[in-house]
Amino acid sequence: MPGIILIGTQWGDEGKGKATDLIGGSVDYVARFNGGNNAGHTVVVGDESYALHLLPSGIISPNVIPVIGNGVVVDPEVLFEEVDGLQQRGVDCSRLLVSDAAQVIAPYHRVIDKVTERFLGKRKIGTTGRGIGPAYADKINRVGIRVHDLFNESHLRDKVEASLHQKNQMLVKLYNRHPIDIDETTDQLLALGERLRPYAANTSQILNDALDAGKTVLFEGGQATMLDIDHGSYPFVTSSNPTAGGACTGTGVGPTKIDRVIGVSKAYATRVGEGPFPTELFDEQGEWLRAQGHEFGVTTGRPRRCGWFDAVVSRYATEVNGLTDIVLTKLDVLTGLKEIPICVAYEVENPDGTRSRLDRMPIDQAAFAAAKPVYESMPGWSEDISSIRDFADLPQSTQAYVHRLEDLSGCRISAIGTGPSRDHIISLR
Ligand code: 2SA
Ligand code: GDP
Ligand code: MG
Repeated sequence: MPGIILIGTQWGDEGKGKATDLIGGSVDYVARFNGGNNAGHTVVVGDESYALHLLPSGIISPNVIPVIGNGVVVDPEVLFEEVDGLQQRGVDCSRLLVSDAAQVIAPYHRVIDKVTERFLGKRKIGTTGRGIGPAYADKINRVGIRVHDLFNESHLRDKVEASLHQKNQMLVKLYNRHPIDIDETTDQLLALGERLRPYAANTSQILNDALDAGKTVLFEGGQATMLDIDHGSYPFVTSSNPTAGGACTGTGVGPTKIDRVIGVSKAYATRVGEGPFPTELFDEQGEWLRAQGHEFGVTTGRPRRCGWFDAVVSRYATEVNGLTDIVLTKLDVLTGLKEIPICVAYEVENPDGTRSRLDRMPIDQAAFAAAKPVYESMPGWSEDISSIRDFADLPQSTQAYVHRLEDLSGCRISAIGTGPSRDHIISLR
């Protein structure tokens, strides 16, 4: 099973870090393909908990080669903070490979991210403020700086100048701020480049050679389907492609080399940042889910918005990612509920005032924002399920809930998370 993609099916924080770590023991490479240090992936090993942002979750497994692919935006300062932090805790990061072609997040991208959000006011996206959007904007505008540019001083100075030309005019004229100094920025990036150089590599070539030699590569997505720049709830999305297709463009590996696409789904739903969220709970039920599930951003600490499982989102994720399996996480969090609502469809108002039922995701974002969830309810359970390792030992109502999610999602559930640690898992089939 050489090429495996692992992505989030909802709005992120489904437990991709844990799922990657679980599979990581049996793979040779774990490659990030999108996003940057906006991601927050938690891996719990014994008593140790690791919060990873830019590094692939495979970094924790000693036999895995962690790869940062060309589709990632790399903030070198953050990369070294993360590497230093892990090395201090005894995690060897020397195997890390960073694509020569990955885009660099420069200090000015962070400034612009924050200034833009402030300027947008009530229309803000609720970004993580890590400079992700502005770095991808430069990539698309063809004024981005790639990792290999950091190794050539005159080249880099030209690139920084090109990148800052318009931004400085905007900062001064529109936002009434000081312009960013080109020489200072270039020197800063050159110093970071020196340290980055030993990790830089042609990762597309390395991954293709590895797959051709029968090695296994796990492609680890950051963020999730509903945050995808093309397929998510635009404009309340991140600026990359966290869906399965992004794994190919974001690493330079062709789709014919992919064998499995695993979607990670939480047994309920959360979202952090702004934007529509049809099943969001605004009452004590939502507070309860947040407290039970410890739903706070791993990168920013922001409280996550919580709601019930949305099967319209799940079916959509099965479709746009071509899922072969779902890993269902955080089922344990629902323990103690008498009834568990599942959103099976949306109700939308038509222009003539009539209402209709939608079983599939509307692309019109005004319709999505106004969609009302149609719920069906399943009986809950009160037994502690965290130590259960066999599906058959789960309470009947828990099994029925899982089967219903499987039917509604149109994809088999092949593993279930019953707690944060590596061993809190039930494997099926
Ligand atoms: P950005 O910073 O430009 O990518 O923000 C755009 C939107 O994408 C959302 N986003 C995320 N949503 C969930 N989890 C993410 N990672 C962190 C975590 C988030 C945190 O694991 O908890 O700590 O706040 C993540 N990264 C980006 C973001 O909220 C915007 O809606
Ligand atoms: P990611 O961004 O998808 O990697 O997810 P995060 O790490 O941001 O958030 C998932 C949180 O849920 C982390 O704190 C994990 O340790 C935790 N987690 C993962 N799987 C499970 C599970 O099955 N049960 C419980 N209770 N927690 C889990
Ligand atoms: Mg996360």
